[in-house]
Order: sequence, then structure tokens, then C-alpha cells
Amino acid sequence: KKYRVGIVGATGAVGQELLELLFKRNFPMSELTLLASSRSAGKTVEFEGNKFVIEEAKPESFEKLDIAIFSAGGTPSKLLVPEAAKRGCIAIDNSSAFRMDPNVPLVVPEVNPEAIKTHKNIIANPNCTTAISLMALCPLHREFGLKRFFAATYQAVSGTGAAALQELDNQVKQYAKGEEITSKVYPYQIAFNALPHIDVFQDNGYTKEEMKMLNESRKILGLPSLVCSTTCVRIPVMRAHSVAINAEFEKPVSVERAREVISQFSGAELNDDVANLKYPMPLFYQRKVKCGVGRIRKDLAFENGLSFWVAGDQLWKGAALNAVQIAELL
Ligand code: 2RA
Repeated sequence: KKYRVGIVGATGAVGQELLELLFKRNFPMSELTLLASSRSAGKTVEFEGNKFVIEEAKPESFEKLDIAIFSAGGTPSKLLVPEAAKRGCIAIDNSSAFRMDPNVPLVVPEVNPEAIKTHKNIIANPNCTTAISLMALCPLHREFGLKRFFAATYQAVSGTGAAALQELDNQVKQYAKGEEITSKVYPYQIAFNALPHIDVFQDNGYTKEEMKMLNESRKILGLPSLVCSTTCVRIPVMRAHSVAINAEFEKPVSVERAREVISQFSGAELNDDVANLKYPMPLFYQRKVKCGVGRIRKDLAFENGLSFWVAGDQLWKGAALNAVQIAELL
């Protein structure tokens, strides 16, 4: 069977990766429609000899689609995802609009594939930091029983979108030429800096990005009592996120066993041999399907604790790849 597929937000950083991955992974498509805002309608996109004319995303756009993957931001998703669903088109939504909706499964195929069965034509894709962190947290949870964790994220600018990728590039060039460095996308210069501020601040002092790690991990792992405390930081890296995690488990842990279960987990690549300087780095996890896990060690602050480091492509496992894997699971 072949499917009529749509990409909503086709001109965005994630949209372009969706286009590439659907072809790269030979998704069974009878046709592919690229949808975006009226601003982009009419533009043409070439890909592997295929020429696409971008259409404006409207409710009626979904009448002739079987699956639509959305990555156009929260507002277009809130408006158009229900329109797609009620026309019988299955919407895979990368925005946070429906992630916590009890009627919408939030799916990471390697972690909770069974959740997809409950969908009512809307399936939510998790936040990038959550999906990447779960590539280490999930196998360790299954083995040792996850109780709580602390996380510090080192997030690539690609998470903010295409304009942020351009901003980092511009700032490095301005620096090289000794020109004044200009910031438009971020409140402060990102080149050679670190911004402890991603998304909006909540009353409890955490940002929405930091609360996503807690709320989404609970839903995906099915652990309503899981607790975590996260600090999300933007760093001048192009497109792969890294996360430093300290986790406490129910059962006694061992580094050897931890390495085994991670290397056996389909979404992870064990990259942990510090004697030979082997550990995951974002520069080398761009466009990689698996997330790298390393620096695994017994945590010095917890009884049954493990510390470790994960790196993964924010545009792939963090967004477009996970969405395409959900479509494959369908
Ligand atoms: C970010 N996780 O990195 C958010 C959205 N992709 O900005």
C-alpha cells in the first residue's frame, strides 16, 4: 500500500529534513504534498530530481491526504491538526500543542510503540530534548527502574529554527572579520556564549522547555510519579543536542550492565571508552540515526545512581526522524 503524504511547514528546518528522510528511508508514498503558510505558497522545491510546488496549508488541503506531518509551529498546528484529523488524515504533530492531551498518544517508537494504537488521527511527536534523553533513559529504566533524574541540556541552535542556524553562522563570520556582532533571533549573542533560557519562564522559575522534559518523560515512560529537574541551555552548536544526566534507580546499578542494555537498545549507540577518548560529541552526531551515549559512571551523589551523557541530532531523532518513524510504525 502507498500513502498520500503531506508535510506542513515544508520550508522550515525540520520540514526540509522530513522531505529528505521520507525519500532516504523509502517511505511508501503514492504522492507527497508540501504545505506551508501563504508566504511560501507558490515557491518550488527541488529534491532528488523531484520538483514540488508549495501549496498554502488550508483545512481542505487534508481531504486528499492519508498522513500529514506537521512542523510549522504551535499556532498552525492548533488550527489545522484538528482539521486534518476530522477529514480522516492522520496528523503527526511536532508542536507541543497536543502532547499532553490525554486523547493524543505521545510516541517515541523505540520506547512506547504500543501507545500509537490509541490514536484518534492525532499523534504527538515529543520535544527534541525528551526524545534524545530517552534513548539512554529508556533502556536504563527497563533494567534498573528509574526513580528520578537531573538533566542539564546543551542545545543546538537548530532547535530555534532556520533563522537561528543562520544567526550563529553570521555571528562567527562577523567575529572573524572583526565586525560588530548582531543578535536578532536570541536576546543575546549566541556565538561563544551560553544562554540558560529556552522557551518562556514559568512561575516556578523553570522554563517551558525544562518542564517538557518532566511532563513528556512521565507520559512516554508511563511513570506519573517520575520526578526530574532540568536546566536547558542554548549553546553555539549547529544541529545536535547533548544532555548530561544524573539518574537514580530503584535497583542496584552496574556500569557494565548499563553499557550492555544501552548497546542493545535500537535508538542508542554506545560510545563509551574514555581511555581512548571515545565519547559522544554533537559535532559528530549530526545526521546520525542513533543517539550516542557515553561517560557512563556510577553517580557519586546517589545510592543507585548513574551519570551519563547523550548526544543526538536535534533535527533527526529530536524531530523529523522520530516523526517519520511514527509514520513507519503506522
Ligand atoms: C528547542 N526543543 O531546541 C526546542 C524546540 N525544538 O528550541
